[in-house]
Amino acid sequence: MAESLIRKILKKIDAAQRILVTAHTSPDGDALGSTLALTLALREMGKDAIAFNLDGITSPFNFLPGAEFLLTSLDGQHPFDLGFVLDAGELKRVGVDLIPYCRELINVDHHPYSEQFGVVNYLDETACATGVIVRRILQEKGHPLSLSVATCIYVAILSDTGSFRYSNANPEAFNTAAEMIGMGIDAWDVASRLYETQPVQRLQLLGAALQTLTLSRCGRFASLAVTSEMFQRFSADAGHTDGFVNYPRSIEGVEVSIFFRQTAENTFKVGFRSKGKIDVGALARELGGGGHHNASGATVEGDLQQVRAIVTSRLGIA
Ligand SMILES: [Mn+2]
Repeated sequence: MAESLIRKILKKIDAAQRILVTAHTSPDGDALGSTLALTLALREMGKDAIAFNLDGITSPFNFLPGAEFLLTSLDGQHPFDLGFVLDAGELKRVGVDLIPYCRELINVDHHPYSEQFGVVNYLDETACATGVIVRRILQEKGHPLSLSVATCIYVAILSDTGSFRYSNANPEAFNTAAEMIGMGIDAWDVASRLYETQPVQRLQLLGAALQTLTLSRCGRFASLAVTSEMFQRFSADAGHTDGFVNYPRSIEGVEVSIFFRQTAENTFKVGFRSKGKIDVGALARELGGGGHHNASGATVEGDLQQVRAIVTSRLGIA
């Protein structure tokens, strides 16, 4: 099945010259890695390929090959023959209406519940990252991997598997990464750029956030919060809170970690991480958000106390 989907995608690529490649906003390493990998490979094939992400590329991902030409606006762009939407789940997560810009869309994703908005929808929940699906497409095309493309795919895998810690770290994840290390990618160089280059504000913000740590009486739920006041105190922004949600989860006995991040006077983004038993994707959807079984999020209105109350009652926390 996947084979013929790839064939369909390759036919679309062959027939197109001007190709847009994009992914979801607030991009993670997979969104950016798969976007840049596919864009670079299409350029190597002689295509006029443009990488786009409304939120652009921020630290620590700006070392990725191709980062310098990623566009953050489509204003003034002529229509594209083809648009790839990667890792998005829903078309609206791209943040811009692509319909006026692209004659046809191809949806490549590994999220469960991904919408079927493309002329081809290559959706594979078993893929550890969208980056490995891009790898499969290039392999079927017989396009040899350049070091630049391989670096982007390697980062996509590392990012979505939590450096091979999550249950999606399957043989394809390890095999693809092994191939890339074999090509000359330096594991420590990439890891140090991703994980050991944090700005000092992030650690200052984490210090303040850890002061808000709560643990439910049953010991299965823990949370952290970051408020607008904290952002101001350390001249920090939302980008500095990446990974905060993982700290409460690391507590022994905790099954679900909750991270509250204030985005406006009376609005919080709530991120959920589950160790597996509890489906936080379903929980987030009840709150109007979305995500996976193990990782999800929603936006909830209210002050911190109200938002906490809404979330804890949904979770049935005593
Ligand atoms: Mn992904």
